[in-house]
Amino acid sequence: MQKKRSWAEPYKIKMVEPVYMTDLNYRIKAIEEAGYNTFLLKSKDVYIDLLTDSGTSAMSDRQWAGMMLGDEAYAGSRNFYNLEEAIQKNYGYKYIVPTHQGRGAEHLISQIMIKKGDIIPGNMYFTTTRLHQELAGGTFVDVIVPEAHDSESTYLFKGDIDLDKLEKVIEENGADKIPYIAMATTVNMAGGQPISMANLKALRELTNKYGIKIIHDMTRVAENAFMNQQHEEGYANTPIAEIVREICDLTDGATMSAKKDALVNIGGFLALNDEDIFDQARNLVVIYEGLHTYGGLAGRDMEAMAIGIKESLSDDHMRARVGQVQYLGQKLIDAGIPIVKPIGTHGIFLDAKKFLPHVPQEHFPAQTLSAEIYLDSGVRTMERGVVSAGRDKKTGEHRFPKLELVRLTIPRRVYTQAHMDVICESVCEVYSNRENIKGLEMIYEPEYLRFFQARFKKR
Ligand code: P61
Repeated sequence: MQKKRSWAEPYKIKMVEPVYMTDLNYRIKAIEEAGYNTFLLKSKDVYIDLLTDSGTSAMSDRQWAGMMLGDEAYAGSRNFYNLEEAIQKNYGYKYIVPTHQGRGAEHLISQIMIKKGDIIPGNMYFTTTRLHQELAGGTFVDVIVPEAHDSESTYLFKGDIDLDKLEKVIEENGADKIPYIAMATTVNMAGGQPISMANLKALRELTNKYGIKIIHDMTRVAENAFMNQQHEEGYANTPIAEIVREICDLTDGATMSAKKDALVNIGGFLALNDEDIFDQARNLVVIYEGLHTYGGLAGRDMEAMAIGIKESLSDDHMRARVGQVQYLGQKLIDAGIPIVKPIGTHGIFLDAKKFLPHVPQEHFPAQTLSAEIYLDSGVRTMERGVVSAGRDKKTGEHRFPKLELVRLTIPRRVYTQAHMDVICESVCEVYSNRENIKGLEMIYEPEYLRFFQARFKKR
């Protein structure tokens, strides 16, 4: 490997897409019409879009060329077999069922494996994952290490599982009540934090002892592997592709939203090693997604995914991808902005409780901050706090998470270093005016995943 200096991108730009600049009066109207919810803004009203890294990556010329090779046969598309081969070769899982995106795979695995009254321990919840577990009759139990809930803790592997806590949950409920452990690489809601190989190996040993499966949310597995390579003893010289394979080999199956790591605008899959579960999934997918050789996707989408999987495992790609996120994070830290530390891999998470200490959590500080950043500059971010956490299934009360965050999510291969500078300038501007910012009141609340469509008004 050549000695490298900065994280500069291993590509050059061939095509550009204009973005829109707006003035303050325009944005005041736009955010009011959107009910102070950045999910309800129109994309044309956004300057730099940091809502999500999901489906927002720039595809490569190879992927676009692959799109032209779409085989749109209803059954047995050649692109399906290319995708199957890419997954088997790079991730090592035996069987795959394509789905339209990650939650399609979560739906299938939850319906097949979870029975009413089951417990699913995992390293912090994810919104769609937990909801599918609950809809199948299960209850999610958080067994992530306590450091993950502390935005100031600089522990490097905040995605680790607290194995003592997990063993207690197994002993208390009985292994037969636990269909699988939900293990994510990286942990989105904790700030894009990785799990260590050491912890994963110990988890495998513990689950083997009790005969419990591990289902891997591998949405950002290559980013996790990059952090293992950078920070974990024994991995400095191991290519990301090999670390990814080792992670997958320690698990029994996986759900994937290919809209992140795998660099496509749409797509996902369920991957399994157990033939019986695969048989059930292959049967179920035809009800909800489509035939088992397309799962809701066009042939061209599967081809782009097969190529994107390979590109995502390149060390040079990952170094630039995470390098850009870390560049922005470090700039914000240097400016004294409270963010989740250490800096994660797919975005920067502002600590809204520290940013707006005078706004109580029931006035939605992260939702408020996200709206204020949009007002300042047209930069769109996402609330990851009490609104996202939703209501307790039993009591109906708000869940008040320890982490009340605003996510500045960086799409892959899309924005430049100058964009990162502008984002930092805008956050600093809002920070300097923070004392004048008041909270919000929720005036419309949908039943499921309320953060997508809830509406607010100013207090
Ligand atoms: C995101 F506000 N993530 O981060 P699907 N697992 C993991 C994900 O990050 C993930 C899915 C499963 C999104 C999109 C999104 O509350 C929200 O392909 C670790 O989106 O179905 C998705 O994959 C689900 C945004 C999802 C949200 C749910 O922006």
